[in-house]
Amino acid sequence: MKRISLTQYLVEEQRLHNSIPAELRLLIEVVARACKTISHAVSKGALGEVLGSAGSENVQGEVQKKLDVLSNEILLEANEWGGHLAAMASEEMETIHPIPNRYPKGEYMLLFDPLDGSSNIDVNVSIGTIFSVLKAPEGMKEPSEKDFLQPGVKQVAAGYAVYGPQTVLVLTTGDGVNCFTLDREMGSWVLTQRDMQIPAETKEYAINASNARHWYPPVKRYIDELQSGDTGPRGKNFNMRWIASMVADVHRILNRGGIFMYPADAREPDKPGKLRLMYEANPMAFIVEQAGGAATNGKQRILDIQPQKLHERVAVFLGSKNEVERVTGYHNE
Ligand code: P6P
Repeated sequence: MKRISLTQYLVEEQRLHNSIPAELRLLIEVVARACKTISHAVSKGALGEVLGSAGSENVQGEVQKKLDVLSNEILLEANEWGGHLAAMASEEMETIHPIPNRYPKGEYMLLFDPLDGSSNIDVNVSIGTIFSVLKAPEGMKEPSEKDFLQPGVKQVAAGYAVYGPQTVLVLTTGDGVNCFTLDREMGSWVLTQRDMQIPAETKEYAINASNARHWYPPVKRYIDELQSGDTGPRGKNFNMRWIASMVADVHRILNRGGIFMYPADAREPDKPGKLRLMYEANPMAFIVEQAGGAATNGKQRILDIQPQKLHERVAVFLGSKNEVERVTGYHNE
């Protein structure tokens, strides 16, 4: 494949599909640049005095790592001045972040999990950034939380970066999924995979199996069948992977198929799941569907869920279409 830069890709997409207006192109390029900066900070590890906890908690009550806070600041500063955004929202901030009055405002709203997989930061396992782009409601004056509460089908773009052996950026604007690899010598994002497709069939599943005793019957049934292998009802053996960084598990699935699950369970019956809808499940569901996969909360398509709160959680079953449809079918029996 001819190697082209992210900028050339975005310009050509606009020329071909008219799907990336200049302000959206600026947004994507600015977020991509911020991910380069985060990748640089993450790769320093202990040398950068950025490991360990920041001595604070986020809105989820989770201990914030220094890199969580730093990554959040990098994304805020990168996006404030461009005139492309009306507001931002982040896993690391309780309330939305309006664009300061000293800057012009735009028609887009950016949501992100600045550094996902925090439990892996200090032990050198792949982590990443997840982002989602919505349009501001028509006629919106002062942005408020309710302006963000749009179902995932309203996203105009979504992407993630994985800070791993390679630093990659995976992006969709609604015309398929493309992957860019960071060329560290040139400091540029280079298109390395076009139109990624998730195989409908798979032999690999991802779930935190330590929660097995808390799972509800549909999940128990589905996992038992996978673990029964070729002597069981599925008639084939399955493999398991769990990286505990959603971005890394999803990237594996985009490349070789699989199903990723974080179900609700009996530990907290009124908690619908661990992952957040607005800036984890929705962007990943958009990407997975654009790559020919499926994404549900066990009952319904994630992208159809009408959010009620900015930081609400949701159960997640996503990846190879046939597996997601099977386990969703068990929930709906
Ligand atoms: P557990 C990381 O904290 C995260 O939000 C996802 O990236 C990951 O898939 C999940 O939580 C891991 O959860 O309970 O296995 O630690």
